Amino acid sequence: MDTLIEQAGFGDILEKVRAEERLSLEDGRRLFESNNILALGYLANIVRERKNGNQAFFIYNQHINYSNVCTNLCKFCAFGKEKGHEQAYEMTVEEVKDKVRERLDEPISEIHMVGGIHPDLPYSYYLDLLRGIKEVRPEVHIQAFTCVEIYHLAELAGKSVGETLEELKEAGLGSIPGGGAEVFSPRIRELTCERKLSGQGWLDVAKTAHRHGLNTNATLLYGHIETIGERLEHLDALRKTQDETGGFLAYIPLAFHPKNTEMSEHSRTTGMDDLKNVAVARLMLDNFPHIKAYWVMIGPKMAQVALSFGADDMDGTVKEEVITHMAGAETEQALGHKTLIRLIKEAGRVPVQRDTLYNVIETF
Ligand code: V47
Repeated sequence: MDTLIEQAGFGDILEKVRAEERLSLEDGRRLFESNNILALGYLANIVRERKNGNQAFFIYNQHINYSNVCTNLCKFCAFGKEKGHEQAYEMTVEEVKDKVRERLDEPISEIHMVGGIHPDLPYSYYLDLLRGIKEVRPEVHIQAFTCVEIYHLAELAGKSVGETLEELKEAGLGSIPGGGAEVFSPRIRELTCERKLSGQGWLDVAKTAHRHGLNTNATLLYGHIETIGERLEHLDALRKTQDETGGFLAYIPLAFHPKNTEMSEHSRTTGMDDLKNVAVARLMLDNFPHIKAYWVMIGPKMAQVALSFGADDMDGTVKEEVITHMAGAETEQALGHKTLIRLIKEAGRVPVQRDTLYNVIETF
């Protein structure tokens, strides 16, 4: 196997990986620029198996998008709509509770709930959403509101982010998903999402959440106009934040889907780039416990292969994915847990159903 690494010119990186030494941004650049995908996979798999052995995690979860009304209207997003748009919607608290009720017969352990930055829903609505879900399904873990939404809620409440998080926790919030990070680079934000909370703002909310005992995830939206340097700066910012707080659970590279967006001139990401984003993340984010291959965005087949290229988690059953499907995703809107188990087993890994905080529910 070392011949493979020698051919790729990664002997020095292999030594660092074996010695658990941190990779530099220059190492990351060389990895992204290489097309020797087997060498990348070999290196990433060392870290993957050191951290997670042969386990591959999945969760029984349900996605709910309470509203697509959004004042940010990011160019890469097909989900957000201006208030008054014919496709704009907002659910009442009762409608969200109905969504939860519809699936009470399924062993769902997590509700993943995000929405747009709504111009006039009151702060009390968000607290009522959390309380309402807990009324219907008291034991469920609610992973809700991206750091961008949390910042907006704090502004609505007229309180600090820390105080707001305490109130959300009290109402039922369990952890925070990784969306809204996009690419932290101010250049990318100016060109694609100028109204959105800045990259630094996103990181500050994540840090505050960690200090208040809430775990969060992190994402990168790749495959549009970002450079390799910008991807690596993004990973570096996450790695530094994790050094400070240790509060991130998983990193999820999100493959850009261009359809129905203002950036529809771009092509979909390729298999090589999807695998590279998983592998390089696994190698650079040495302090992140988990890397997710999100099957909704890269497809179940690529997610399965990604389990040998650094990923240890396939996300979950999802149920009714909307954000990626509005942008042209051709994957299913849900996967049965039996399908997830089969995909994982055929990848030579041990399927482990987990809860949100990676406690084992069942090993198959
Ligand atoms: O915040 C928006 C991104 C995110 C597009 O934390 C797009 O475990 C691709 O964050 N093409 C929502 N991506 C999804 C998300 C997520 C999903 C699964 C698990 C977790 C987790 C987080 O999707 C948005 C935005 O960054 N997005 N538009 C698009 N056209």
